[in-house]
Amino acid sequence: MGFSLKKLASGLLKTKENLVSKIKAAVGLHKKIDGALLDEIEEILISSDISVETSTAIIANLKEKVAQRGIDNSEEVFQLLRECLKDLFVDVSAEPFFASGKKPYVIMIVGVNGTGKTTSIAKIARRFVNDGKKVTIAAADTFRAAAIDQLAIWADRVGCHLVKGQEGGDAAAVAYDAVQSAIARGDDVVIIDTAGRLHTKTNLMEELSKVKRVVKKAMPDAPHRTLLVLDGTTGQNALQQVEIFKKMLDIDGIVVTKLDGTAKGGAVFSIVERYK
Ligand SMILES: Nc1nc2c(ncn2[C@@H]2O[C@H](COP(=O)(O)OP(=O)(O)O)[C@@H](O)[C@H]2O)c(=O)[nH]1
Ligand SMILES: [Mg+2]
Repeated sequence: MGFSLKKLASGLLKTKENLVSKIKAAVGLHKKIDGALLDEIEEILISSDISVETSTAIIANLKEKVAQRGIDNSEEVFQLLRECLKDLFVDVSAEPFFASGKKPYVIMIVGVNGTGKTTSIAKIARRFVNDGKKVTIAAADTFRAAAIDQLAIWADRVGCHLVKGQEGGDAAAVAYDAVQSAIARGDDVVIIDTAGRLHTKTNLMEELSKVKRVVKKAMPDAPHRTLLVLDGTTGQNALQQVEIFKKMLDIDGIVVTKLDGTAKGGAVFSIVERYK
């Protein structure tokens, strides 16, 4: 399970269609690739929620390619832009998501409420189960009974073991129990769901740090991965969430959700450019 550019491209279909149709309109008005066309394209990139910083970098790269290849026909801008967007991913690590040397491999999932943590856990768990791995899920979002129930339904559907506590119970204790129980059962993977109430920011970060600390008591090098889940439709707001979480926790992976429903998924490019 590595990084998949193909998967990302299919998720970004609406964003792409929106970009392409706007750029087509601009190309229709400019026969040559000139400053005016490039300015228009930059605006179009920004309007699909790619940050100003990233859009400027893309346009600079585009200009360089235009100069190097001596191209001036505006129709060629699509191919060049495609290359420029791909260039953003060149240094992105494709290291495997799962290291088989750790048993269990412990993944902690964090992120703001509603971004898609629980749904992503179900998707990740299903991939591991399909791969023949045994999975334990920890319902460490103990704030609402409904969150625990939602995860229980997914665990049942996907076919993995669930460790849960009481509503309002200690999240760290649930995570600890899950890792202990996975060790005892010989499970391959533990995925820890967590709460995401950002309006109590300090408390949330304290709770998440505590979950990490306590998990280490059950398995010293765990969690092996901490994934931040971002809602791809929230644009630049998603970038702010990266900053907030990164300050308090070691984040070593990002999951971007809901790209299927948006034409403004450009924030993905900004996230990749800044954090690869
Ligand atoms: N269209 C779409 N909806 C999603 C995706 N991921 C999550 N959702 C929906 O977003 C809502 C919140 O998801 P949930 O997993 O409960 O978020 P959590 O609060 O972070 O655990 C639910 O209605 C999900 O069905 C996705 O990739 N695409
Ligand atoms: Mg949830």
